[in-house]
Amino acid sequence: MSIKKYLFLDNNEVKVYPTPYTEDLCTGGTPFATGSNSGDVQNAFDNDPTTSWGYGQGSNYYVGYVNIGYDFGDSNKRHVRQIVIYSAGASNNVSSVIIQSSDDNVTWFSLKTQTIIPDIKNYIELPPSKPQRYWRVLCNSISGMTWTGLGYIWMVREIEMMETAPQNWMIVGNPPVSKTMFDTNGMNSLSHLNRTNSTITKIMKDEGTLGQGKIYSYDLNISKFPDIKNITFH
Ligand SMILES: [Ca+2]
Ligand SMILES: [Ca+2]
Repeated sequence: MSIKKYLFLDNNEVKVYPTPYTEDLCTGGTPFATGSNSGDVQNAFDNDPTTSWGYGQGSNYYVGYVNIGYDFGDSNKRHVRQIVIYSAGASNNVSSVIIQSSDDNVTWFSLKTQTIIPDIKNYIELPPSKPQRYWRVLCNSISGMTWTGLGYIWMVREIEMMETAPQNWMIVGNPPVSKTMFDTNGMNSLSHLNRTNSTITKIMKDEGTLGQGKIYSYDLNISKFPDIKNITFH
């Protein structure tokens, strides 16, 4: 497997343009959940998709009750703008969730309601709100199979929470460019750069007097544009 990483050289500065969201912020804080009777809540924050948190409950108490979230700590409030939920498949009966935040673990603000699908990563974009200590995913509706003997069960493999990242070029160092620079700061993707409407104007080479069958030529080194999908000539 090859991993592409990109850095940009701008005169004597090595630069990157961050993706719109930060890395997962759920480290150093405290995961919490309604309860657990099929895997500890830590399992939803251990970066391992094979481990999960699960909680079963009678259906009457499930909607608006069962939740899982993260306490970032009083001195580390976060303004979360994207949450990724990766639920387990067969036993997952939660079909939509409400994302909420709180500063006191008592009064909760609802920020977004969204349908979720099991066994894939669900990306939930959140509107601007404010830094808060507690962020949680609350069950909003259930569907499908029941868990025999108890009611419903929701199993979550992983939850990630992100803030937005500053959207401008950032200097990460100076030449010479090292492997460490690529490993630490290299961009995994260029897809968030707005390059879709770029126009490159080049003067064609003049090869003499205009006439029938005249050919103008220009050499384009495509290796310098790794993400080019197509080229249009006018
Ligand atoms: Ca994580
Ligand atoms: Ca896990």
